[in-house]
Amino acid sequence: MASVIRVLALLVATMAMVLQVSNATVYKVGDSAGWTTMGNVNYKEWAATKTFRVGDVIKFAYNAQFHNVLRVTHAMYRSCNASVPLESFSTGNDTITIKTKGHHFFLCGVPGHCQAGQKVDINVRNVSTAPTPSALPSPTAITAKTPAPSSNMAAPHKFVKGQSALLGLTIATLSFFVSS
Ligand SMILES: [Cu+2]
Repeated sequence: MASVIRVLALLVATMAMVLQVSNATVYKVGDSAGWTTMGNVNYKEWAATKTFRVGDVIKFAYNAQFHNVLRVTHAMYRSCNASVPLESFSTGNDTITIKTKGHHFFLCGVPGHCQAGQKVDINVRNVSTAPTPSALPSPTAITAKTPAPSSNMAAPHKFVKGQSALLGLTIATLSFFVSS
């Protein structure tokens, strides 16, 4: 049972590490549905489940014959005013890197689409930490990393036998937090 808890703790620690390390997440607006008026995609709900950070990429995937992407002000977003967009995109596969925190408002400029709900508010609450080149661990890296902390944690136990238990415990605690 204790080993199960330890494995679970290691999994949580590994996941926390992965989440901390990974930056520049690519968010596809609407997920599999994409950027559309079909199927009543709730983009407000979609955005609410995400934690956007500076450096993340917002991807709009859509049929360029029927839609576009306009970055607009808050007032234009609210009133579905597409007359003077701040930026416009129309390739059908637009990727926009979020460079500042705060709200980033987007809507489809095709008449009636914004009114039908094709609008999204990307709210970046926190500025991310400086990106590291070694980011974006692959799933294989995650699997490979999982057994490593257990050997790290086993080492201090041997140490405890001969040396101060407190020191051993400190090292065990530190190695746990370092690995997380
Ligand atoms: Cu549209």
